[in-house]
Amino acid sequence: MIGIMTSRSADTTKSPTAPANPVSAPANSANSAKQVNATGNPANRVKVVADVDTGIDDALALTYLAYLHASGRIELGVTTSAGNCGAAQAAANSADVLAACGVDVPVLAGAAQPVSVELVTTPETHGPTGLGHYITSADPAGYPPNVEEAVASWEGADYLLIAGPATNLAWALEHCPDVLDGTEICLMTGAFNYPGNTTPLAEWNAWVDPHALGYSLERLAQRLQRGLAQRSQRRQPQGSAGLPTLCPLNVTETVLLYPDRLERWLEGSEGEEVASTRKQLKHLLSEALRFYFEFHQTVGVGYCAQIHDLAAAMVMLGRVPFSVRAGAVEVEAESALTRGATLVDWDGGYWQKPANAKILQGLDPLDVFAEFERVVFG
Ligand SMILES: [Ca+2]
Repeated sequence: MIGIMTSRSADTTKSPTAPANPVSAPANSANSAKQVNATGNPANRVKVVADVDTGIDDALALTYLAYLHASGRIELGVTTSAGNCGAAQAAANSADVLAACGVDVPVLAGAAQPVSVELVTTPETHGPTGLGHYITSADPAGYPPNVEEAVASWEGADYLLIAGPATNLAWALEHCPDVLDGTEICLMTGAFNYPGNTTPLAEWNAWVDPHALGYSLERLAQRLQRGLAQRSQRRQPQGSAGLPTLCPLNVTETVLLYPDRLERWLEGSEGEEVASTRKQLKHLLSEALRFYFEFHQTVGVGYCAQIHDLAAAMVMLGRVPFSVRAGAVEVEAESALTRGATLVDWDGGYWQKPANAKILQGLDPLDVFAEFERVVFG
């Protein structure tokens, strides 16, 4: 576990002890347009889209979001990118996860290929079809990749979680950027001053489609600058409002799930009212995570699993305490050696560029698991 760190820039830091909670925050907060009616009125629910490459840790993020959806706290939509597996397979996997959670949520497959490089998937990390030893029942053929349709479904989203490569996000920013108006964007991506999990410098999502990530950060910064200019605030943004949040490997890999905690989850789901759905979820999580434990053991982490995307979902919604720091981020896309490397200039001292992202600095993994258990098993 790592300690909670605080930013040197007060306006880029959320209190590590007082998490924002957009699901129940008062309407007079700075982000009032995105607050939800805590009564769960469907018309006022926070619309959340998860763009995932499901993926075992994506499956846990989807489980968490599905239960928030089931309780009426959010309105969930799911789109998929190609990364851990193909986009159609990721959609089928997502559909199985959502069915196991007992929710009816639309799933649309996005772009089938990265922007400029060949797609590489990672069956060694996530199993032959993406959910470890679990055999997906949904048919990927039922989810033909269609990035235009997938991105159109983002319209009106209050929050967009990019938990895979940024391919769909880049497409949206190139072809229909207005679809992102009013949307807060959070990406699980990058490794900052820290070894990658794919190359010595690169985190997986950044490595799979580095062009998409670099382009997305550049375009999002331009949109923010234009927005400021339109409001006659012709200056560099001093705060971090509107910047995307990046949840990097250096923080997310501290969220380690061990078998004893999984066992408690599975035992706790026995004999409950919705037994058949719970059994389905138990089977899926058990089979998927057993593979993930085995994989992490083979790479020297131990018989446990890093649950990256779940933490990112909670950070996005402000459901756990965390801290961020703004910085100027660049992504290496052209070099074969350093492809997918993410670099940050915290204070503009190197590049003299304004911040284009808020980067997660710290959270307590125990908060992540407590929140998951509260929502899913509470
Ligand atoms: Ca993912």
